[in-house]
Amino acid sequence: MLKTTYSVFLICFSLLSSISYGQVTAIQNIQARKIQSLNGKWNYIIDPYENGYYDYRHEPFDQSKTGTGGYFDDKVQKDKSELIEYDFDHSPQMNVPGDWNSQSEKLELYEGNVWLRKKFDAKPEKGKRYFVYFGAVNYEAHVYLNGKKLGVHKGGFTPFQFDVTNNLKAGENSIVLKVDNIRKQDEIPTVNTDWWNYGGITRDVFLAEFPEHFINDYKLQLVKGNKNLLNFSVKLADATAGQEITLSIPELKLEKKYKTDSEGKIADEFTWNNLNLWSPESPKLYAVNIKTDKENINDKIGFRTIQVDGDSILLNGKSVFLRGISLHDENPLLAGRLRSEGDMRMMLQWAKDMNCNYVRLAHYPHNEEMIRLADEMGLLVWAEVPVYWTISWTNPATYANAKQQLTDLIVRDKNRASVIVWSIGNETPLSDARLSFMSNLAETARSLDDTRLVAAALEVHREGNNIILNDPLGEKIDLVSFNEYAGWYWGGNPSEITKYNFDIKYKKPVVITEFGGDALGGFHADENTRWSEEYQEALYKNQITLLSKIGALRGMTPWILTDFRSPRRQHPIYQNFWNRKGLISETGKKKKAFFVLKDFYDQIQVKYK
Ligand code: GCB
Repeated sequence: MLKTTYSVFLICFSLLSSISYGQVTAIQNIQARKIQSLNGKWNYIIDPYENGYYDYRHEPFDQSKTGTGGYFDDKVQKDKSELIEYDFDHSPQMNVPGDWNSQSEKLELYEGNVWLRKKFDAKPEKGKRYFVYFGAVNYEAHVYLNGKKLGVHKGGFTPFQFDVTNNLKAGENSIVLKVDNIRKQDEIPTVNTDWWNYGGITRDVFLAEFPEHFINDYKLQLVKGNKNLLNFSVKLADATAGQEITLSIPELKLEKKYKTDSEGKIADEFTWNNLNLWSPESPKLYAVNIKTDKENINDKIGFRTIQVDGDSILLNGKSVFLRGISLHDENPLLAGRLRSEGDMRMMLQWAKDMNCNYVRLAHYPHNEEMIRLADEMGLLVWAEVPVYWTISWTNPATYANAKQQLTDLIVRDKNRASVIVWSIGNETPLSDARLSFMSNLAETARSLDDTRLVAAALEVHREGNNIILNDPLGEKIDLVSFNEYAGWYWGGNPSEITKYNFDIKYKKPVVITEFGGDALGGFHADENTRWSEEYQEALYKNQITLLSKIGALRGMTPWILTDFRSPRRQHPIYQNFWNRKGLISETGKKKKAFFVLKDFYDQIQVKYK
């Protein structure tokens, strides 16, 4: 039985990957490749009935041929009698990257299908390979180039690409996407979440040119628990043997030459003694160069170790306390997904203003640029996949999708020193099916990367004044991490929070993933008045007292850095579609609780010096 389920998983998994991934796996470090940006203005057509995809009998237009009626043909009227019921050229435009909800009032609450089209010029050269690369499209993208379908990708937060070597034309090209952000039970995430379902092409789009036998992926990191043993591997896009590859780190005067094996790969471990290790206090990154006779890839990579030892988390062998905060990929000031490096810097700088050394990038993979900024600014990162709440635990295709998203996240960010935790999900309700789904994800994370911690944000339950954590998934992961909402969803007023005690089954470092409460910025009252800054302030003070009872407490990421938009939050005075648990309001103003947390972190920093 187990075997059959597993092979169904495997079949679905390989089907999914072949739909989404053409011949290569996710391309490492796209920014360092020869790229042409396809960002900018794209024309769009809102298509709630999928009129551009199905005919009037609801049969899909023939995707393999052009000229059959689908909007992917991007037709223009040739003579005055010709009937064409769409026209990209005269349709409105939106910015890409950019979610559609924040770009048109009509689309603010829209969940459905939108067609997007961009025309661009190309000069393809013989002997080169070309890919279109998307940083992220939420949620399901059907991609067409010059009328020909390239494929489908599902998952709103991870990158994907299609090989267009045979479809790219010299001169003008038309790329068309049908993007569908309808929430569905069997998807990842599922129908119910507490964030805005921003649709569209939300991250960069590139046309990338590669030589033959190009470097598809590489990894350079310290071996687990070892401060001077480096692991270096490279995978070409095809199985070319004998390709010479040079790794160099000029600052270390390190240069090594390799030849690929018959699978087009190299793998090596070697000792290097004078490494200056990366840490939040000293976020040292080395300029790294990986090249072949035809390619030259530059990266910036930091080296550090992360381990758990009993109750402690060891960063470069030294016990650390994770002074963190959770955040969404959303700009509160100009609601919408983070649009630029400036937006991302603003968010991470706010975390630093609070004296954080750690951020939880909830609840899905954030932009690759965000992780690179965390590397540069010295912030440790908890990275997560949107396995959130009530997933379809028994559906093999749902599992395959979750596994693919986790894989793509790990493949993308495995060279970033800042990332110390892969989180496989948030607040997933206990059941046997869920336990096996989540345990398999934990194994996947470990098999792809044994150098980082694997965790999940778990739930607790209460008996009297005891807060109990005994989720069996706790056995399989490295941290005890849970969300608890004493003083907000349960447990009375802020002053009552401290009556609780914890009963935690596992002897592992405890890193609280969430606590918090809503406050409308600028609303002042006494500390028992809901929605006031004083209530939130008292809640934080008492939560800190409560959590300090946990001897193994090694970190926390309260919920959350800034107010964020959520369709679930409907109180007309205090919420108005905003979750107000931010420590910074939607106008960028720091609420009183911000300073409570900062004070606590200042003290903790001294303790862990
Ligand atoms: C949670 C969820 C988070 C919500 C938060 C809340 O437990 O993990 O996504 O936004 O609670 O505000 O209720």
